[in-house]
Amino acid sequence: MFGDEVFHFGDDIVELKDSSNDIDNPERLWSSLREDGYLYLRGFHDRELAKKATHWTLHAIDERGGLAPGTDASDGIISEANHNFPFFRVLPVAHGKPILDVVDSEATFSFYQRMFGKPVMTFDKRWLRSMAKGGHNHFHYDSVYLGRGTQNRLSMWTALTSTALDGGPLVVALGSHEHERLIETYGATDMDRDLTDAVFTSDPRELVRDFGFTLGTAPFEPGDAVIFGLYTMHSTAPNLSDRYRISIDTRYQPADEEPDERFMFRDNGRWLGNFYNEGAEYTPMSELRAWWGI
Ligand SMILES: O=C(O)CCC(=O)C(=O)O
Ligand SMILES: [Fe+2]
Repeated sequence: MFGDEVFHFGDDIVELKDSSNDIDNPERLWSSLREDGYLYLRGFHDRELAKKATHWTLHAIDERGGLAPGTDASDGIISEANHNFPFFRVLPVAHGKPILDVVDSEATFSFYQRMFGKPVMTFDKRWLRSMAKGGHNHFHYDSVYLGRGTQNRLSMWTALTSTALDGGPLVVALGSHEHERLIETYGATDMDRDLTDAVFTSDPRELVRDFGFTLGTAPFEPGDAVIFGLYTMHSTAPNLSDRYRISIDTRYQPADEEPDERFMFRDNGRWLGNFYNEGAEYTPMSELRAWWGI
């Protein structure tokens, strides 16, 4: 399922454990998070609201010519040009009501408020992604991209389209949240401060072979969510289907703790984001890894 590298579900890649039965028990959820490095919450968001958000995003893709001609927009069939549509900075889309009705919902905020035991906030940047065929991410800790301010922060990856195993699901490297050496070296980098490559590896096999991690994933339905901290390595598998894989990742933390200012609006109505050092050269990960000896 990773292109060249074939993993078999239930064998060398396992199904994430669904914690949705514990939804009203923050203590149990925290204990799963500490132990497993993630929370998989099936049906976390209202399914109908999630589908509205999908529809909204597909409409935006359609307006930009991204859908195959003559097909029904709701099928999300990718046009020949096969463009990814990250809507991060396209606020009319990424901050549209149907999107915020999911990730900023009363239910979502009250969930995090229960988890943190106090009022919470989310970043202005919301990572709404539409992956075309072949599109995927690479393994990383979120700390490297968004680790400034409090460490008391959770990332949530939400599936908006129905995402089969070959449709580009989130993949978690199980055990990576307990790898001390990785956390104190790679995990301690800040890509924009240190001018370092942010992706740890694109090779899932080495994570299994050399680090002893097991990969975990699941087929996702609209509104299913996976939650993890700053030091859980994850990626997405390639979307091998003909349909867009749409997902959104958002961050939540206590409102009275320091956010990562890079993702909050500034006076110009934009956020700084990553890669703001124009023309900078980033130290290659291979060089960093040689120094760290990992
Ligand atoms: O959706 C993706 O491709 C990557 C998601 C991710 O890295 C995240 O949710 O933090
Ligand atoms: Fe991430």
